[in-house]
Amino acid sequence: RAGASGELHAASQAQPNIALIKYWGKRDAALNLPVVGSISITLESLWTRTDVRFVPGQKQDRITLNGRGEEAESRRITACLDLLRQRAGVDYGARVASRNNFPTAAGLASSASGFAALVHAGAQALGLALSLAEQSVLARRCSGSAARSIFGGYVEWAHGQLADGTDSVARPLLGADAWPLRVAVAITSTAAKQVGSTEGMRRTAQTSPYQSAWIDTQEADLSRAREAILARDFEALAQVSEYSCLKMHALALAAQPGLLYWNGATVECMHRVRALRQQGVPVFFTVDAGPQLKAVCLPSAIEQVKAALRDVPGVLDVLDSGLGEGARNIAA
Ligand code: 2P0
Repeated sequence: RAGASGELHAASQAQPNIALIKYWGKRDAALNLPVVGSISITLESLWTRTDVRFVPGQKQDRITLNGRGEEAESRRITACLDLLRQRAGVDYGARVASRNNFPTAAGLASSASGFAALVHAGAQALGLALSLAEQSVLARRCSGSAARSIFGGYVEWAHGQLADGTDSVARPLLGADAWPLRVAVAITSTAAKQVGSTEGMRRTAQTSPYQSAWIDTQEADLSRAREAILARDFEALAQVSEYSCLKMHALALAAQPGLLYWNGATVECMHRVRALRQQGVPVFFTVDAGPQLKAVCLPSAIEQVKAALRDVPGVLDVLDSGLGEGARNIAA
């Protein structure tokens, strides 16, 4: 939308997604093409809200995150804005103000929601009539997992076959309301992680002896998860999701130097979740490239799961979310 001074402005919200069948590894680092497909759930109550304003005559991008000048991610954000500017034939800078209502860069998928919201708002501001699939492709180029946060509910990001990556795109498998699982997130540290995902994936591909086994076994996991989701088979989804999570960490642990994203509380939470499931509570865990544990459960179990995680020494806080929608406009 153009303002009086020719400024182009829009604002969007997107939520993090949690991979149940994990993405780890790139076959093309420039285009961010993955070595494996992945399946995720998009959360509801954790969000990124991003306001983008392209300002004629402004040379550089000006970026704030939670009200403070953003430096760590500024090059990636400018590279992402460049993709949008190229499409629109615009060459001036943007003011980007982004807020998260959850800890940034600690394995809570802030890059997924952040880049999905940035692409969605930026495309709208520039008047680009992009389909959600086209937005997913652009979001993927900014951060792989952001491709999935364009959509809500249960989402699959395809490996794709084309060299230009236009078919490595996310698509919805099932709506959030069709199977409303809940997610409890045990926060065990709010420190930024030491090795980011991009570097972690690069090191893994170069040094882990399990890389080829990881790639070879992914297709079977994707099929099992897809079938479990479409059949709303919680136990089947629990088994394949914990398997994919632990297999991804085994792969990364075997890199040199090994990537150890867990702390003691993360491991203790895994034991608690498994003990609950053995007692018949419908819950499973997953862990990403950071020390937080995500427990996914049926709605009836959420209070019991939260209480059990709060009880684990070293757990600082437990967040709670349902499944939510994809990226969308908000009042600018
Ligand atoms: C995932 N993770 O599927 C996996 C599981 C972390 C563990 O996607 O380099 O921030 O921007 O493509 O998407 C985190 O990696 O990495 C991630 P880039 P991204 O959710």
